[in-house]
Amino acid sequence: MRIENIELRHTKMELVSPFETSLGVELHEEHIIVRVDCEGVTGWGECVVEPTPSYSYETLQTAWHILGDFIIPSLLGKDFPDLQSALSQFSWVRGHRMAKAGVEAALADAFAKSQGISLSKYLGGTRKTVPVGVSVGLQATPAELVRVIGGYLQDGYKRIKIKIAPGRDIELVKAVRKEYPDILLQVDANSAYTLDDIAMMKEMDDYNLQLMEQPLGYDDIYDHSLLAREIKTPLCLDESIYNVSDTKCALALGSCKIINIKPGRVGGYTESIRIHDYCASLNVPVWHGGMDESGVGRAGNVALASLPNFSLHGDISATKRYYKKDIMEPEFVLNADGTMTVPDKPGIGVEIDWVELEKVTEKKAVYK
Ligand code: OSB
Ligand code: MG
Repeated sequence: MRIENIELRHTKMELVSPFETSLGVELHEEHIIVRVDCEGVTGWGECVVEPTPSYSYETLQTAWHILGDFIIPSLLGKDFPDLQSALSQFSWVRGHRMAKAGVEAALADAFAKSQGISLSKYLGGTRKTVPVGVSVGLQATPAELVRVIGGYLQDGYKRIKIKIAPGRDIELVKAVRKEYPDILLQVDANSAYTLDDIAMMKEMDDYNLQLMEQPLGYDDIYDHSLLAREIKTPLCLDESIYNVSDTKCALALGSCKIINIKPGRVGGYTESIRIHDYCASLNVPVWHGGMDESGVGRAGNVALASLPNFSLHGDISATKRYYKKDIMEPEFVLNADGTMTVPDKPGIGVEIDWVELEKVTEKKAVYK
């Protein structure tokens, strides 16, 4: 496939409700939507960078720079027999995984469409539906959190993840467990704690949590291994895992028993699948994380999550949990059994809503 044009759009979409985590409060999601045109086929991908370097060191500006000045020029006008040969053009770029993942996603969509198969099939997915859950931000009070969770349970979600932060942890879990003693419940700290907080984390053991996600430093695999020895709740790493070698290191050290895979964080689908396969070889379950994507990113997430070892519920929720109006149609909905259906049309399997995409575009650049 010959790559003719690549287009970047900085998009800004209003969330239906503010999303608060230990990293701060978000009212909007700003990402970069990548479009690749090749010989009559158009591929779409979402680069999940944020305006500020908080969850990741990458930002909208660094990704725009790396894409526009290095990655896109390495691809334009060239003809590639397959995805891997296209990716090899910019494998020399170190880091900047979210930038790379956005382009890989658009290229993978284009290759899948050119073969007339779904992205799920193209990536090696085996399931028609995937189990999903919802990630619930910090709320003003424990009572409000319980109320919000009640709404999601009513919607049919079978797994709830709550965000925690210092001073807003045990009391939240206690309140949720009192009201809902049996739900699948997990917590995510986004690196807000240190080993000095071990007493709080030991207390978490009393609440039958499915897992605790990234309690310690975003780059601290070693301290997680020390924490894991002190508590019963299984640890899951998000921020600390950038690739399969981090995965090997974390599992060998005993830093976690579960991995959250986000293609943006690890540099794309190819690295995600390497991590997925390595974990599968050790019987370590993985699940698909989320970055509050639009329908472009969500479609890719659902496709990747259809691989067999994504056995735990993903942070892949219905469109209406995030946005009033999406830039793709149809919107993603939750099935009655708490799963989401994997699109089976070619590529990502959803269509652009051009009017909405134009509305949310802040800035656009076309590279030819
Ligand atoms: O830590 O998993 C996280 C969103 C943005 C950045 C980091 C995280 C999250 C979420 C939301 O938890 C997951 C979703 O998309 O539903
Ligand atoms: Mg997380």
